[in-house]
Amino acid sequence: MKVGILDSTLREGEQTPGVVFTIDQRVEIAKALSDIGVQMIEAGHPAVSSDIYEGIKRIMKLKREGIITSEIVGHSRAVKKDIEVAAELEVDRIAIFYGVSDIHLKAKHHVTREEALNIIAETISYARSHGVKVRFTAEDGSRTDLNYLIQVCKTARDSGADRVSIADTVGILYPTKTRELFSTLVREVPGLEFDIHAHNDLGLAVANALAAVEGGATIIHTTVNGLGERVGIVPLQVIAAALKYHFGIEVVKLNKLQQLASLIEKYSGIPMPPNYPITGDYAFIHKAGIHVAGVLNDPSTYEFMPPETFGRSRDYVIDKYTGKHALKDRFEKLGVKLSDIELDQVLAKIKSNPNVRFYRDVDLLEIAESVTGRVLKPKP
Ligand code: HCA
Ligand code: CU
Repeated sequence: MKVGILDSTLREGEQTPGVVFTIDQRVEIAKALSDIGVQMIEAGHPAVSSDIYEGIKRIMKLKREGIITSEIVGHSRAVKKDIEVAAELEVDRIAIFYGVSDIHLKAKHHVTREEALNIIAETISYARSHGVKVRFTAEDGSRTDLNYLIQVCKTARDSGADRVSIADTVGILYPTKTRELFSTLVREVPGLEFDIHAHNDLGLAVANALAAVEGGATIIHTTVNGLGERVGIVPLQVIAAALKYHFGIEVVKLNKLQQLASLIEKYSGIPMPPNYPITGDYAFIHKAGIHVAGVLNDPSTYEFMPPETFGRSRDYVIDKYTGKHALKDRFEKLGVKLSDIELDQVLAKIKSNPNVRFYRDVDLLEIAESVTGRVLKPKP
């Protein structure tokens, strides 16, 4: 199975409401994405604004110097002006997008299916005449009539595109459908490679990306922390972990995901929920007594993979759900020795205050002192 990542934090990610990256941040993000090992970076749509243009210019300079090694992709509408702007920057690849569902053809482009094929062919050939690789994006591809979608892909291929992105623009795909769609396209349109661009409107983006890979897609579009229009697309950290777990494929350096997620959290201003998979604060924190006892014995009882894989560590919280194993372990870590009976007494105190959300170490010491009548000194 062959699969790589195109990260679009700098393009799709900046389409999150309220998110703006400065030029310096764009360059730093591109470097971090290259360092972690993404195959392609969608660095922006340069015709949108001068800062995006300038960002890509600086990223291309680092590419030429060998500091950035990922393939750099510039987004473009299917209009010559946009293509010229991207070609001027000498990006490695131009990604031309065009809405191909009947809804988009009618309500947005006001063209017939036939006219759309001509526009697609013309603009791809125009980009190719600048000597640049081209990906075509079938925007709203998932809501496009299958026979017409096949025609679109053939037109793209015959005009010189070597890749087509099938965009689930409004996030309505379902994994079994997705797998079937991609295996049909791979079979019907030889000579092309396919990207999956999955939006997360129904929470299925990661599942659809995995299904697309099973169907034969070779590039998955991601953003760090799942940023993007509305509720975003496939989060890099989650798909990277899923590909490792299910297929044994390490698409990026997993132990650097946390750092990257924090960088994007800072620059985007969009906080990561604590219960976010892989990089959220609680991703490897356990709570119920049964869970903590299990994990203290053998972490794999309640962890799908060790947190160290992702550069993280495990922990547990103490509250009314806590059991004796956890409590004993916590006091041992604090360097405080309590008898069995004393531990039971501390636990009884904790359970008699069911509304306390978290017991900090100082709170636990205070309870233990009141139970034992001794002055307890924790390890420094
Ligand atoms: C957009 C459309 C797009 C394109 C995806 C792609 C989509 O916001 O401009 O180029 O693969 O979701 O259809 O993001
Ligand atoms: Cu999108």
